[in-house]
Amino acid sequence: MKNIMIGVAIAATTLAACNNGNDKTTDVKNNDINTDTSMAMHQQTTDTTSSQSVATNPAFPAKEIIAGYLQLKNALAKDNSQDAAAAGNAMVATLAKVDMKTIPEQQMKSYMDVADDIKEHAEHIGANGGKIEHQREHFIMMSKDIADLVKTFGNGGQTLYKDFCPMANDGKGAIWLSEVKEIKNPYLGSKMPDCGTVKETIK
Ligand SMILES: [Cu+2]
Repeated sequence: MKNIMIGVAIAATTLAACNNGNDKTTDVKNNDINTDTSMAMHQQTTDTTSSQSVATNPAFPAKEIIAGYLQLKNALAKDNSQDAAAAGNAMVATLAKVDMKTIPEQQMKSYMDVADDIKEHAEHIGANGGKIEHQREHFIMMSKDIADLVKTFGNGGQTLYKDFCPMANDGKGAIWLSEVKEIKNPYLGSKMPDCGTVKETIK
């Protein structure tokens, strides 16, 4: 919880520092509305066949969010800022279409807290294609939120590795989650692709 609060404070500071992204954010949101409609329609079709399992599976919202996060992580590890932006925008769309009915009441507050933060970081990452260091700053905070999300909602049935790089975040260190055991550093990219260690395996 403390981490989240710190994250919010930092996010607020960073937000002020990147007002120039505002126009882009609006564009992104307009695009999302279009995507959302088609996705919502698509979801309705899938829901009819799988509503039973979805309703009883609290991990449902986590799975797709984690998939988006991993895509973003891999783009950053490859120093690909534009792919990272696309993955950020995709995460915003995913979060927008999460069906709140699939979230058990006792987990709703945790979900809302963490989902709002993730959405904000995803929006900034989406709006800052070409500014990879700025995207990485948001990714530091997003990774903590994703780790919290995984704690509450599980890993979506996929083994995840919690990695730590002591050099990231101006030498303060930062964590990230990965789907592979091998270290592929999203903070340092090609400068130091294998800097870091696996701290935890989440099965
Ligand atoms: Cu930003």
